[in-house]
Amino acid sequence: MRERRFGMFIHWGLYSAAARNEWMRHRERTPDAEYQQYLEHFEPDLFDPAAWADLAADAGMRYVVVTTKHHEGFCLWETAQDTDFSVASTPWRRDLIGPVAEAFRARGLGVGLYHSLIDWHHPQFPIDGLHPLRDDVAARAEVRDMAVYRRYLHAQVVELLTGYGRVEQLFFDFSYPDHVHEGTPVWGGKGAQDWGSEELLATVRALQPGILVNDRLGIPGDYVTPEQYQPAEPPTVGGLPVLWEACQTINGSWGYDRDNTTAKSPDLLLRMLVDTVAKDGNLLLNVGPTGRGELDPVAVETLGAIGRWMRRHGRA
Ligand code: FUL
Repeated sequence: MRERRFGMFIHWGLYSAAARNEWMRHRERTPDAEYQQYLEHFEPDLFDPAAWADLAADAGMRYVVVTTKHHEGFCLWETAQDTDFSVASTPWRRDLIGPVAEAFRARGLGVGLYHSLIDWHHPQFPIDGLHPLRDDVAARAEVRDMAVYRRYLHAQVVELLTGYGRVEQLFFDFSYPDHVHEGTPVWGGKGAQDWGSEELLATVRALQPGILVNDRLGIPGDYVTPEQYQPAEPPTVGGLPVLWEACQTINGSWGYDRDNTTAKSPDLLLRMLVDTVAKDGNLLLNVGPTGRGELDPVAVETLGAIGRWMRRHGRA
């Protein structure tokens, strides 16, 4: 992982079509019926993974981590599990993960996957404090069966790790307050026990020997993932150095946010890259394609400028 150093994070999902951040469903408490329209109209006609991969390679990036499912629950591949919330139910109707993996590999980049443990759509995922329906008392009192969701989660991870060749990194995510620093968290749930983390991790390692898994399963992982800040010192776990990856955005939003004009300059991002590498870490810099599959011009310009700097100063 260290030799990869600089990667492209891709946050893409139905929220990209809403064009105002991947948490919009939670923030705006969007009812299911209203959110459904993003599924019914999801048709990324401008999807061109080769262009994404070219941009990443030209910027000096050596790997990609792409969202397979974010908290909203939408699956970007045609999962065999029982759900009405995958790319198969959209007008597009076909896999998006395979083409991304192939395009990046074709340019010699490594492939990593992001997968959310949280699922705001699955009928058995508990309605917690951050669920879009959090103020609906009746809904929160509903009895849901975590074991059913856990089976779905595990089966989907098996699909992802058997369907797309070598996966170098797996970025599990749940984002409840505390978890990043405390290691165990949660939301009234039992964290690792709810996800079946030990078993899940064993399955992951059996399917993809050599894979590196991040630290968000509620049990120790292989690397840590501070997000949206640069650690003052190289991170440690138990006092020992640890593999780490700084996760950064260009404008503060992971999902495409059309009206956000607060992009960091290429100069600042390059300083972050240098800072990260000097601390023996990786920088995973995010882009959020639009609902139609295009990268926004600011991301294209920013990565272009980073690439020019790389070529000017590269010694490889
Ligand atoms: C967080 C998530 O809640 C964000 O939406 C994003 O995916 C980031 C990388 O991880 O915890």
